[in-house]
Amino acid sequence: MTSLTRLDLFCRVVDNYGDIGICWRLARQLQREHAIAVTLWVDDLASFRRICPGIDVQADTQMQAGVTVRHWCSMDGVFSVDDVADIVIEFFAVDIPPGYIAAMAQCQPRPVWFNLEGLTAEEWVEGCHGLSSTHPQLGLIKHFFFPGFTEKTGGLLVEAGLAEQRRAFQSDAAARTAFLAQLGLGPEQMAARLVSLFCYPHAPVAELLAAWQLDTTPTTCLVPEGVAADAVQAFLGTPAVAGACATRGALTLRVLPFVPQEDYDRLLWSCDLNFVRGEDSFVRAQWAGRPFVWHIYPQDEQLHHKKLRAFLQRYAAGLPDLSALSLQWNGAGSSAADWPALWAGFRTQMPAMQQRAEAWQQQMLALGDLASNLLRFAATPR
Ligand code: TRH
Repeated sequence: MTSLTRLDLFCRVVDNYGDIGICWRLARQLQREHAIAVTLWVDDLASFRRICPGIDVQADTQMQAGVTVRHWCSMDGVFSVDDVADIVIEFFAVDIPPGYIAAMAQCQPRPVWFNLEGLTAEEWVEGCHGLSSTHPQLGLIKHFFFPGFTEKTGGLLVEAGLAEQRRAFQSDAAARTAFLAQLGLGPEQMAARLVSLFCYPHAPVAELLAAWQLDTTPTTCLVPEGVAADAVQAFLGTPAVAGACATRGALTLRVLPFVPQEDYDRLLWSCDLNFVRGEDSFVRAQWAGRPFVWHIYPQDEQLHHKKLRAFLQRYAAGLPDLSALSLQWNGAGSSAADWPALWAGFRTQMPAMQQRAEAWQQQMLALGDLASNLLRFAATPR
């Protein structure tokens, strides 16, 4: 598609796993589907190892799934034009080493330089996607690339064939059983309404667990180790370590190990409902084709509530119970929460949410995938 064959992607782990989660996904896809030679520069190999257990945290340079991974430990360093890739991506506006930028300015032709931004459903993104700014001293041009939910954005990260893989898995009961058994679930737990729970510590987890406890239908809730640890421990009455499990009323709560990224997809595909957070698990829940509730990454001045509402406006029009529970889950509800009532409304609307999930997926797939959209943009003469 393009003579642009080398790409450097710079990632700083601010906190959690979303930064490296997104970069790792993008890097692998560019390599696998577009034969781009990708170098992923990342400052925190320990976080990386949690989602990709093959990572050697001691190595300065290593190959993982066809991607060169380089430990990015300092902003110093002298770089030559040979070090510079054809496409350079800084993720979430990280500052890349000044020496690298100086070398970029020496290249002929100059590399295509992107700032890959965070995902939001707000409308202003359409006006900013693809805009550029010029480096004041070096004249290098940087393009702002926004993921998003409309055709005037870069779309969402999605690998070729993901929807087919997901459908094949979901229609193969034996594959689901084998996957869940490997996580320690017995037949009874698998037969219950299965929910995965991934959220930030401030979510009202205890209230939700209490509502499930009182439900007439059994629920099995799977929570990765380290997530909502206080509420989980309080429910279990024992430390919230992987393998811990307890049943109270209609709810069985099981702590899972933090699984590799590919298995996290299978977990989402296996569940009837997924609670997700941040950016990457939020997008993967959309590709899972199942109802989901988003816990958005908190920002100053409640900016995240605006972003949440913007998404709900696009996704949940006609699904008031999804909106109501999502707002309360994120502390953006208008009144004191009655969790059993919120849950009762939500569960009756789950069949409609299921239909919405499939329709939304078709709508999002029509935007093309972010990696291809980015390469097309890079290859467009300007
Ligand atoms: O970890 P996060 O909270 O990351 C966040 C967001 O990306 C946020 O936008 C960003 O600004 C902040 O970090 C700094 O949530 P997120 O984005 O869902 O990323 C989690 C990653 O972890 C995702 O790639 C899925 C992966 N994962 C696993 O691989 N295994 C697991 O067991 C779980 C629960 C998650």
